[in-house]
Amino acid sequence: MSSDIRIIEIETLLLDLPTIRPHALSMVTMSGQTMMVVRLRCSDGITGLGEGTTIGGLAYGAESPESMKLTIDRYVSPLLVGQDATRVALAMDKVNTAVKGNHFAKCAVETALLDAQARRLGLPLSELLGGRRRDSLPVAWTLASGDTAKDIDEAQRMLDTRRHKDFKLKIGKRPVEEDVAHVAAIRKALPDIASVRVDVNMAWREREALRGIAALADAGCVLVEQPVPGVEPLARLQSKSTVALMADEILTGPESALVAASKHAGDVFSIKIEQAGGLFAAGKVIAIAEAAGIAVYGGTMLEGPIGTIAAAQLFSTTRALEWGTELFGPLLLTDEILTEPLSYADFELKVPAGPGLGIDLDEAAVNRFRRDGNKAPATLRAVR
Ligand code: MUC
Ligand code: MG
Repeated sequence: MSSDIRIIEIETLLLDLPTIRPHALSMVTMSGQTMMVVRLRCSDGITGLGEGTTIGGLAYGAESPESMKLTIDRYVSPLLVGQDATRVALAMDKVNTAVKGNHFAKCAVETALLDAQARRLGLPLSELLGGRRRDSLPVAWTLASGDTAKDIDEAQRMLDTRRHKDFKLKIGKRPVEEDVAHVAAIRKALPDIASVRVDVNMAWREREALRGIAALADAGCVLVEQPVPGVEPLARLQSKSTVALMADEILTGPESALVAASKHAGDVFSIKIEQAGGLFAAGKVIAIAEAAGIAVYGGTMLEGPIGTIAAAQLFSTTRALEWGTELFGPLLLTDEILTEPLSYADFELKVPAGPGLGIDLDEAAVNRFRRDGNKAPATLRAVR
């Protein structure tokens, strides 16, 4: 059924927030996060929210928050303004025909369209994505302070407060032996209820990865994420590894997921809605993983609350999530930007029950963190 409800405006804004501590990955250390927020206004008075976020400006991928804003303002918005707001897939077909790549920007727009449509229908977004199977999701925390003792204290606090019990350690910056010693010390210091996983963010070469993965397995690490770049090297490591390997960066949408699945590059796929190109595309990556007998994990691009809840709405629909999720992005930020904070308790994140994403922005917070044009963006102040 078509409608006369039109998209009337797509507003994009950049919000710069500090992080609670430096977040050290193999390629960059973050001290802040920039969210590119989309507010898509429709002629029936409904506004949908979307978010595009990445890690350390251009350190993680080819899109920055600034480029996402430009892509939407200059290329996507003129295509969509005046279109039927209720035909989300059709609107995104139009965008995909005219705009190549730019998965993160497209994800933000598609999320806003879906949020608006689900609000209009009075349903949580999960109901447009296949139907909810669970109301809360297990959430891992990333230990990335860059210091072993600090990481142990942080993990202990998370366990004591029952916020997280699964820990992902960011490694790959230091020599393999040093990284393994860091992981082993953390594993040893934590109780059995905790699990320890690592993300190498492609920093290793295949030969050092072989050595590193075997040593990590001995140290009690249960999951190694993207140790090397490329499908073939990951598939080769996979066949020799006793510990589960997870694919992340190689999964840039359904087509790449099909290639990775056909070569069995990874026992687990980290599903990221932005990297996949949106919620619909991420759903297809999940379907490919399931068809190939590969486990599904709820990944993050360290999104703020809008992107985090968009992903949570999708992950609430998946059949199995045996490795849980890492939807902790909002907890890495110093300040709240929602009218009602998200609920993280008993090691899980509650998926909101209200219509659409089920969240609303606090306008005062938006105005406080909105980039004013003079301030240096927080992500660009990242130190190496
Ligand atoms: C990544 O590569 O998975 C996820 C958690 C985190 O700390 O960084 C991200 C990116
Ligand atoms: Mg990763």
